[in-house]
Amino acid sequence: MQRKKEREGLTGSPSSSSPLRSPSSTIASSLHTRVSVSMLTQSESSTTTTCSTSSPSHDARPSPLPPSSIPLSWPPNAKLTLDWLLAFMSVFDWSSRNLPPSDFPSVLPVSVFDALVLSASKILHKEPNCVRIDHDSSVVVVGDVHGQLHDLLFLLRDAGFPSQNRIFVFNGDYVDRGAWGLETFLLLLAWKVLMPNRVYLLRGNHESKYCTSVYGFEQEVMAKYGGQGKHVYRKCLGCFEGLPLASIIAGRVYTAHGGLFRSMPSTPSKRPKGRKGRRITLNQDSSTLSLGSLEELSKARRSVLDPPWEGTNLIPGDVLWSDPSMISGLSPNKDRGIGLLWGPDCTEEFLRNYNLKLIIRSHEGPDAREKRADLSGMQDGYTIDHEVESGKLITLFSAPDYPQFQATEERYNNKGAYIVLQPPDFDTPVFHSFEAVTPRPKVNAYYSYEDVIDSDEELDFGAAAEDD
Ligand SMILES: [Mn+2]
Repeated sequence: MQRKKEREGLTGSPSSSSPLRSPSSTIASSLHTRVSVSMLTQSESSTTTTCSTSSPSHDARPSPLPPSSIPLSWPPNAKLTLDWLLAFMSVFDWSSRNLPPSDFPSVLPVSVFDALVLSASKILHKEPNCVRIDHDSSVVVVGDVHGQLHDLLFLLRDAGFPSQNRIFVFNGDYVDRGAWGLETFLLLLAWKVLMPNRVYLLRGNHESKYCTSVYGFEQEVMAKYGGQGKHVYRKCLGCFEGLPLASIIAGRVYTAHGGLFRSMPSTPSKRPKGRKGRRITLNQDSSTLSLGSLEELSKARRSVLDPPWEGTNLIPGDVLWSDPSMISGLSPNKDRGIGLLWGPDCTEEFLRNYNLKLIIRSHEGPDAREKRADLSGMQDGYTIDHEVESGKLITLFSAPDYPQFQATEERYNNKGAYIVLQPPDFDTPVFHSFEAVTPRPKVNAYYSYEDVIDSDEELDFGAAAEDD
């Protein structure tokens, strides 16, 4: 791969040529989307349909005036309203286009950040590892977002905002790589606080100390909050620890960022004290690995800054980091250095054991899929990886034109996608593919993307262990 020699600075600012747009025009503009429904071409299945959504439309009227709701304030009595949330989204859209990152505290004061994260954390920490979603409403499932705020705003408008009749399940990886991970994560937390039983935020492998220190989020927070950055970053990490790991929708669909997980002989309720206490190291090879149960998942200890890749608490790492394979059985995920690879037989076993029809996981973008000869590319934002007797395994990726920063001239030009599941069966996914919002505001990356490998392979977890 051709790599650029020069290194970008870590503090970004919008270029003077970036278009100025009114937040009301970008958020509230009616979208004239052409939606065509056609049979899925990847699969012979007669029950799966796919929608193609046209590329986002744009209103380029310049509006350098800041929205009247700046700075954002925490509503009286902490009662969030839809109007407050719409203003929140408009302000982030506007500030991402018109202000240098270091002005962010003038948009969202630390006191408001604190109130939001505290409210969300209280809800999230109480949720079980695997949340059960049993409503008679349609469910929108979303894959990796990676700080691509404007694409997320498009997705929310395109799918329709969360409501009494529309539940959202986000499959993790809100931050890192893209330049607006903080806005993206906070916006999703705000939806969670407004509608705790309609919006579900699952954890991704990037919601961790290790990933955010390598892939940009920590630097982004420092650039945006300066002297208060350490406090803000710490609060975000604490919130990541509270995110649940998986969901089961209507008893039919299992979703998690990475996917399936191993059975652990025993799950300790307490962490071993200090590194010396870690005597039990389970280096399981393929012959001793077996598929974990939902009961084991429910008992796993998820509140860790970085899921361990060794020891006795391996289920969170598996759920967040594993990948499917076309090779049968379970095996260590050597390319990632953590998690598992699982074959179609494991997909069948898991679906059959729990009477499920679908597994929807995320975690692999176009860069990761370029290296996977056995699996399809991620050009449309989704792939169907396993089709077995009991159902299907789907990978869903919702960051179009990913990654935002790339060392090569050539881009993947991938679409992102989201899935809509409809009652009463919830097992006929409708795929909505969409293109990136263009042009993206011009900002610098918060990580040295020329030096970081494209997908999260062969990570050095030794460093992460020191402060786990
Ligand atoms: Mn991931």
